[in-house]
Amino acid sequence: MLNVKQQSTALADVNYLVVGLGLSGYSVAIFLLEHGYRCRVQDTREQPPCLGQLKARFEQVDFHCGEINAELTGWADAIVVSPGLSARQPQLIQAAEQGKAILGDVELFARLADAPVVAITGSNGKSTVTTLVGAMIARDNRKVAVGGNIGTPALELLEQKPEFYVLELSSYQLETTTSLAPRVAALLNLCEDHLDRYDDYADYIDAKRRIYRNAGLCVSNLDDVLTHHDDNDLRFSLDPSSVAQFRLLEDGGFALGRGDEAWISVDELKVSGRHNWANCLAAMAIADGLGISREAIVEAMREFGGIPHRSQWVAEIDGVEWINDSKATNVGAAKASIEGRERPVILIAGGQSKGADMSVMTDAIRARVKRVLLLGEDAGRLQQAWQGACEIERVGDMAAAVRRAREVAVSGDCVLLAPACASFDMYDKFERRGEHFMQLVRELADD
Ligand code: UMA
Ligand code: ADP
Repeated sequence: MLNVKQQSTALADVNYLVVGLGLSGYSVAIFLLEHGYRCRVQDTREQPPCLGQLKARFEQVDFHCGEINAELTGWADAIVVSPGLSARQPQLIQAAEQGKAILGDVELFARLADAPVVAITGSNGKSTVTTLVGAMIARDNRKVAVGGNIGTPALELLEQKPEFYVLELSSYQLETTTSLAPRVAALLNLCEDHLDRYDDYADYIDAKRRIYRNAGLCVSNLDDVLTHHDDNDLRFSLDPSSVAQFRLLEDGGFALGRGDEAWISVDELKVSGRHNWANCLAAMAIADGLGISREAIVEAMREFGGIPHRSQWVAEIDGVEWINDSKATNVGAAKASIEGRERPVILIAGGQSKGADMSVMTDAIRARVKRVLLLGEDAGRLQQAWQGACEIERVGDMAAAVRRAREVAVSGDCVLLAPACASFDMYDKFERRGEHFMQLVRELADD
């Protein structure tokens, strides 16, 4: 096997402009500089998150603060754009027209990866399925590296030299990736999201469907026609009467299985909600498609306790259950989150709605939610969409939401933070929002 240094010859020896210095830009800059490529770095922010780290490693790094300009794009042959920035900015469109290569960090990874790649996307459930597939592979005693949108930039995985890479990929990352040829590619589900960045829903779907390009095996969701690739797909479904290879089975209770063969009862899972059954079925299909043993697949599902900020149990106070689903950042996730609860719900929601049609959630709110407490930038939009479905109140911030939820919830209820929105109007990331909520709830418990 080639080492990373040798592999880097797979990259052209040209001038690289790294656009954006967050986690991805940092991983790209470090990779290029360590391997001796010419590289300049640009970010609109004076103090981008990774500048200190980069300067500590490469004191002389050529960093430009400010907008992308003609001098920088003129110098560059290849422009590596961070996922948080649109490659459709006028300066980048112009650079592409001048023949410059526009690519992302995952494209560089794809050119260098020397082991099979599993690529997972979808509007929701990506991190859960990615983590679970990683656990299944590890349970089979195979070395696996897990990263991408879930947190560790893809390029940083190369040095682990695994037998398999498992990558969570966002639509943003897929937009700037052309060379990836995944051994298995999965598109889990689709709902409106990120419409502040795409022309329309169809444009977002197109970006997501790029995951299937050059894939050895496509895993799709039989229950979501927009995810289908072709008749050769390996499919999963929550419909027991469906023809999907991996599906929910009903025989008194529910089980997850292949064909008519039950592999695991849902009662044995630590994660809850039908959406998590779908996530398990997707992971089963992906891991089976890779050749992972059934024993390892089942054992990993038995052990999997979920990941923080996804339907995370926080406390039970005076008979009221408090759940943190801060990662429910779009309508599909928040809807699944509400439907996954067994108790009547007091819902805390709001933030940045990213242009999505919030009325998709109205029926679920009418059926399961007693009261909505709304906060954040788009509270008015949400209130308008859900008017009449249940009691709706506006609150000033998270502390006020938690206080008010405490007042109105009665024993047997569940207070659920499932915002259906991004957090960036109030927090720097969804984790911070979830941590703040949990801290406020724990303070209640200590009172
Ligand atoms: N930014 C500027 N000016 C710049 C460059 C960036 O203002 O010059 C802003 C962007 O607009 C964005 C923020 O900085 O708001 C971060 O952008 P980035 O591209 O630098 O982000 P990274 O730190 O590289 O993190 C990215 C993913 N972030 C995004 O796609 C926004 C991370 O996913 C991912 O974990 C990481 O790469 C490693 O692969 C986060 C995310 O929110 C979790 N993803 C979106 C989602 O899941 O909905 C797609
Ligand atoms: P992603 O990485 O795609 O954001 P996560 O696995 O982190 O997905 O889950 C985020 C949230 O999405 C969860 O907290 C839950 O509210 C919701 N969710 C998870 N899986 C599904 C699914 N299969 N369908 C719909 N919503 C889901």
